[in-house]
Amino acid sequence: LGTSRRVTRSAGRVRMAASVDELKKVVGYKSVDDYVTSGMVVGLGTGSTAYFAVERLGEKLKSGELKDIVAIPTSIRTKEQAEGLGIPLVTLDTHPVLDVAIDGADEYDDDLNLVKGRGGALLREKMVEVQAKKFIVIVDDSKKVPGLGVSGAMPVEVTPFCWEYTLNKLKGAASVAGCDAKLRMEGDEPYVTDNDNYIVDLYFEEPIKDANAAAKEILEMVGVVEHGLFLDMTTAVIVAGKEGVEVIE
Ligand code: ABF
Repeated sequence: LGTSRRVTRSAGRVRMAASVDELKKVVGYKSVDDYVTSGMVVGLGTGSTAYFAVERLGEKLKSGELKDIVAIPTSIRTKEQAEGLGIPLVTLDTHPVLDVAIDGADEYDDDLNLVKGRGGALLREKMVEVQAKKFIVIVDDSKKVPGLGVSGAMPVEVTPFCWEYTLNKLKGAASVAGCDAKLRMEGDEPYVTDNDNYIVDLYFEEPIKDANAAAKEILEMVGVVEHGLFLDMTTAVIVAGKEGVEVIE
């Protein structure tokens, strides 16, 4: 599948000595410049890369270059950033179909499947992004993986009620056999999501063998709210590296 993708390369504004933050800014700005036009309903992602897309959208609304935009944030953090920039916000309740959603990711593979949620916002991200006609993923090239699950945690949002029971069920799931599972902590307390849930992080020694099977088995567990496998959702990945910017569709 990976070989049939269209890849557009441009040197963009990336300098050879660009820092990771500069790369994030380049893709964040490019996503808004290339995919957002006046009148759209826009999904706003969460994280240090999505931050720059939100910043650019605010800037273009302020200058009048974009008009009549409404946006749906995927976290309380992003909501606060957007409000600070004067971006008009709505919800899925009134705007269940989005023209475009823009967000970062923790991992992407050759098929543009993703691991997301290390930032803790996976549930709202998935709810919003699955409703977008176009889902644009913005990353620096450190996020490319040979197989999902290899670079760090695959997060699963779970109910606080009997979280240990759910953690053990996750550990025992056939599709993720051999994984380690840890409750995400913040200091001495469990990390709490925007939805008042907990996160169990799954760790793998090898890439997840069958991500579709894992996605299905995990989601079917009572006690699981959502997981960080975002499969068959991506329209394009905009990736910045020291050599320039690539758009993979
Ligand atoms: C969100 O932010 C996530 O789903 C992912 O966990 C994270 C990526 O963050 P960053 O852009 O800061 O690396 O989009």
